Amino acid sequence: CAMSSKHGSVNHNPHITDKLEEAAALPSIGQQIADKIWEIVQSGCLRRLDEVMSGDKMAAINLFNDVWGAGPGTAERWVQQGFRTLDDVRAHPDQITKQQAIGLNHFEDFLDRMPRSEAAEIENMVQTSALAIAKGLIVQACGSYRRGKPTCGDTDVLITHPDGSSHVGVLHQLVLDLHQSGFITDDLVTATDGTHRKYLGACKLPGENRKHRRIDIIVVPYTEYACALLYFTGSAHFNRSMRLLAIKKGMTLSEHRLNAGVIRKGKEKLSKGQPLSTPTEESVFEHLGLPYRPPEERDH
Ligand code: DCP
Ligand code: MG
Ligand code: MN
Repeated sequence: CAMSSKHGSVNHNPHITDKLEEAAALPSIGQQIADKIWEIVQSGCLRRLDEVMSGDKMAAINLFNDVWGAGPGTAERWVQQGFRTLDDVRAHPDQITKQQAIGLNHFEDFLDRMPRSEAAEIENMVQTSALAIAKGLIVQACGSYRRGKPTCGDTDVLITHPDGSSHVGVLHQLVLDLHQSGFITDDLVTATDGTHRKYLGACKLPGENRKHRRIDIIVVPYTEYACALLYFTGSAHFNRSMRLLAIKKGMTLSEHRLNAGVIRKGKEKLSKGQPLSTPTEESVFEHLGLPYRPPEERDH
């Protein structure tokens, strides 16, 4: 490490103390990060991962991390088992979850970002199918598509119904119908979070030379429409900033609602407050005392 020396005067930053416990006690700092802070304070630098691990292992970890459904833990385990290529992994079905098998199957397709015109086609496909189930459903692509990006990693479709009840049961029927028509090819996750239903899967538009694309669908009650729309439009970084700002103002913002009058004692919530009326995205910005930002300006 170039900066480290026995008498190295590396601890210039008055905010970094030389006590490991203090690092660990910083909010949101876990043991692993605390150890790294300690290493920086001690040596003046952090050993890069590539100095403690060989190049081919690093390359394999990076490759495996790109398999849908495989996190850093899985990637490391596969490397420890001696796997270096996707075919090495594919040859060991007992080491692969159902999701990872789909990720391996569509590895190149899933890494490829689609042009936004294709996200619009996927939105249309889902919209047509959904409207055949219940008239009046709102079906709209959010995520990077709604932020106006030229390419999209997946298509994030939000569904709700202005009558407040006709959204119920739609997701189950929609996924059945889209399987039937051959549009949905693989199911990754079907889950419920409170009143939100979510589906993650893979789809393929009809016609020649089409790739498998990732699709995320959420179905939400109309009362939660604006907060869900704001959340699902992102970006993830923008959402974190908004949530942090809400906390500073004694509120909590989630994909479900904006609550005011939240009372915190440290990390603990003494009162979860009361939900504010949020009929539109604009109303959420207003409650937070922020000027409105259109989706195109929500990348940071
Ligand atoms: N989201 C979030 N926090 C996360 C993941 C997602 O708040 N950790 C929200 C914001 C994202 C939205 O969900 O914009 C959709 O998630 P995606 O992963 O599909 O991200 P994007 O659509 O923004 O980008 P991409 O084009 O890569 O899909
Ligand atoms: Mg997306
Ligand atoms: Mn998504």
